[in-house]
Amino acid sequence: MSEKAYYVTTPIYYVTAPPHIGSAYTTVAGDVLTRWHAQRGERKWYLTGTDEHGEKVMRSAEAQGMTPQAWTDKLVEEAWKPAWVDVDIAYDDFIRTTEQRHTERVREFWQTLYDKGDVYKGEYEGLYCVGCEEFKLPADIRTDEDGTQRCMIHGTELETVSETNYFFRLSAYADKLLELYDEQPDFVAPASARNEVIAFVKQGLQDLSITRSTFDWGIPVPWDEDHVLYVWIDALLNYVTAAGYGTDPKRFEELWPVDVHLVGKDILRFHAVIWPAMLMAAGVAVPRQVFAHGWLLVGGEKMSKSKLTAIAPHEITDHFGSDAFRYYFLRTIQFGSDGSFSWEHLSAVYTSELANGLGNLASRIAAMVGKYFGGTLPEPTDHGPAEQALADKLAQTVATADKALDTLAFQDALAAINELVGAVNGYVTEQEPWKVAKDESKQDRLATILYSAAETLRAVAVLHNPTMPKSSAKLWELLGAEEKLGALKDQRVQDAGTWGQLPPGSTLTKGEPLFPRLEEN
Ligand code: ME8
Repeated sequence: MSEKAYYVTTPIYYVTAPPHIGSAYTTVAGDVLTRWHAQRGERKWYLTGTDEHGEKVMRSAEAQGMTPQAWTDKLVEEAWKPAWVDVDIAYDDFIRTTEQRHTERVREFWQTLYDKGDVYKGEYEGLYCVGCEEFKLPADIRTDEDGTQRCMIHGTELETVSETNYFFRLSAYADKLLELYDEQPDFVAPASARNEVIAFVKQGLQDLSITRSTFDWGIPVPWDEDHVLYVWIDALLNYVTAAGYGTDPKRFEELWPVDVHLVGKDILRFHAVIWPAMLMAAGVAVPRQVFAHGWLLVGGEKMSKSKLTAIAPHEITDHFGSDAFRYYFLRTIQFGSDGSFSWEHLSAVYTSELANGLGNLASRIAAMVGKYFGGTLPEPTDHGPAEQALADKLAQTVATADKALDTLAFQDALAAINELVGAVNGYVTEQEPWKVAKDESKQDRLATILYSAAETLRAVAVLHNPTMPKSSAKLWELLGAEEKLGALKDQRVQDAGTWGQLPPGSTLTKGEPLFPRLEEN
């Protein structure tokens, strides 16, 4: 058996419109996380995809005068997959819930639960939000002065749905779920999300309506084809159907249980309550973790496809590049909390930390090695306290960043790396190599200063590679590191903190700027 891969998923997104930066936020986070594990030398598996059934997608297709299948085919190929190229996502699999590999397994899964007696037929009347694709509980409803009942997330008026449905005995799993949260304390993260889920389950759970019969855009219920399966209980199964559940036991063993399901906090309950209960009912291992991140807000409101607040990822990447996009959101918003987006803030961070920070530092070092040593990295023969402080800082940064990634604290990792860049900048400013260069007797000192700065940048390239693969590749090239150290992807995070790896004699070339100044764009 081969080693278990580090398996990460994003939610599968509704294809009602092209993606906006909210969907890209989750997808980038997962990409950085999985690339980080690859940089550690682990096998990784990254799954994303699209949720294509249900009323919401059906209505958006109708509004276009298209069939849901034609509409989703078009959006997936023309908008979703290209957007993931725009933000440089290296997914290993992209699942669409309309694919046969999914629909067949979903039918088998629910047939098994039906045969076991976990599903029964009953009447249901409730208030439904098509935006959430969810029957709303009283605590999730906002009532206007005139009595109109609205969804707290979308603000839209709820629809009364009255149907004969099939139900899953979710209520029977409340105690088992509470045991799970107890035995596997990291199952829901961060702590605020865990507390919310526990409080919710402690109130007791209602059985879940799992079929719909007033429209037909869904997977037909295998034992009663007048019904289609409720979109959520079809969609959640993508995480196992894509992993070989029911078809490829070897592959399934290599991937399952999933290491982290990344989700926005809006869909936490589905992942932390309903999904593990479904798996328990089927006798399948539960996920290792569900991590709920916060919302991107624009003008104080959750950015959404249905509102005019949606910003397409390419609107940002066209100007700033994909690396800056990836860096900015993970650097400025604590993963798990909400964060506001503004163009001004993005420009400010780009300019100070990337263009004037890392980018300028790398160019200056390469330029000085060019000017004083003809582009050949000199030998550091005068390693003193200032250099040792830098070497210590480097080792400490690698450890901090690696540990931060264990808890998905992207912001802490990037802050530490940014601080290291600041420390090199400070070191160069203090050491004043341009002055030292004027003194013939201090050539050893000059060589040591430039070597030490370049050596720190070597580690920065490794640490930033998961977040900013394009600029890190440029930095690796600028340092001339490939020839003696090999490919950047083969450098291990665990080894990155060891001082003195960049061999003297490497050829440094200034090349094009890592992060062009905005006015030059
Ligand atoms: O919920 N800020 O799909 P969806 C941060 N199909 N993240 C955001 C965001 C924002 N403003 N807006 C969206 C669904 N997201 C279901 C999922 S999974 C089995 C089925 C991200 O298209 C965030 O990850 O509405 C959120 O959970 C997801 O997109 C919702 O995407």
